[in-house]
Amino acid sequence: MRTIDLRGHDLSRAELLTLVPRAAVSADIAVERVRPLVADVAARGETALREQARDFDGVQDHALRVPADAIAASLNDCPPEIEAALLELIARLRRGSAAQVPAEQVTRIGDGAEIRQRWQPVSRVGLYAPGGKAAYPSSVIMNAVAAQTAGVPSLALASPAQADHAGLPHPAVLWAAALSGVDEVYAIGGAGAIAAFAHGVPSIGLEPVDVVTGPGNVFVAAAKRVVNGIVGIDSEAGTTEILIIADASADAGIVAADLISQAEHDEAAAAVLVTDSETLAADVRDELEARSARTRHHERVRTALGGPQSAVILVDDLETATRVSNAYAPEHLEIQTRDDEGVLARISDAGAVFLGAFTPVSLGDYLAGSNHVLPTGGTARFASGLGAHTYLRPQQIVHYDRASLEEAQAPLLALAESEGLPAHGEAVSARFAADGAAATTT
Ligand code: HSO
Ligand code: ZN
Repeated sequence: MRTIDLRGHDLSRAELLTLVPRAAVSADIAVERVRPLVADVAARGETALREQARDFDGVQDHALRVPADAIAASLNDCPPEIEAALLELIARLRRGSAAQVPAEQVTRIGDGAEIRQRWQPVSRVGLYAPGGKAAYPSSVIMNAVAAQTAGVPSLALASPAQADHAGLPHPAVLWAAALSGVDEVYAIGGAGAIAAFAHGVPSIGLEPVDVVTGPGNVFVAAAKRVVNGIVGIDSEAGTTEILIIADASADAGIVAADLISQAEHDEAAAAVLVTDSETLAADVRDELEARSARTRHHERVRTALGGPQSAVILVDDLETATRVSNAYAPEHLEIQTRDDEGVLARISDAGAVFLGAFTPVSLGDYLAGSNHVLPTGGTARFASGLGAHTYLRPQQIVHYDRASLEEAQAPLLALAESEGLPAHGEAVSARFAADGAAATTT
């Protein structure tokens, strides 16, 4: 892992922003590739989906809508300890997600004048789950439970048909669906699935959705871009990142284990340590060597740790560490210092923060009760993680009585006049004309 030594430098935020290069992920080129696939599904529905399944997934003549009994039956092959663990994840996530649903708020502008703000769930969500090696049941659950907790009444799941699984989606995806209570599941993959969600497929009873979420490869991301605007989408999931702020009090073995835990995901994963302790930096390096040699995905881990996206960053003090972290805006930030709360107080930009020696990111990946779908690639500067709020819209409900409207009349007429829109004013004054006839502002 390379070292970036910032000690003795007083760097601006702009300079810090250029310091830690990231893995470039771009769906730009894929957009042109998937546009005709999306259009074909919109125009020819099931026929186009079957052709795409044949060409991309090598599957033919399968049921596009997974029968309900096949979803339930998938659990017969789920090891009991995994089923129990998934149920534990669901229970904890439901509790964590409930806090993401804001209560309705009533604001009194005056006596008899009020604005109610309620949080409306969207009516129908399409959730995509990748197949193959990236079929993580935990990620399916993160999306499904967040939507359910928001109160979304209708939820559909799509995942590629697997040739070696009788044309059904990956078993782990079906387990997650069965255990979280998603009963509308389609064996449809890739760009076609996103198009099917956005446009609907009448012949298989797939109604169009309002929002599409869930991870996927670059073609899925590109298809989401193409349908964005027809439906809402979540943000594009990029390669995972972990940044750890640690001082001399941290345990080097724990820091190294946590860096490796996210490097395990991908050769392009970013693992960054920011520390004011040269001793800790050296110890973490030793631990990384030792631990990466004996972990299962050692080649992938070594590539990720050795890549330009990963680094040990030496700083003069923890205050600078927080400035580096804020500039980087990591998906996952761990703080392991003598004063975690003090460091946290200076953190503004991070997808999620994990405090202290007993809160590894992998706890958040599975069982903390928090959501593991988080903003990557620096987008934590303006975006949040996925949660119940992803599926909610604030909606204002306005009610004024006669006296309150009358009180607002004069300034409203002035504003309408100033914008050259007198009928706006007349809509108010009509209510107060003595004979009930429309009054004019002139
Ligand atoms: N760390 C990943 C999520 C995940 N980890 C799924 C294990 N399974 C991105 O936050
Ligand atoms: Zn993970």
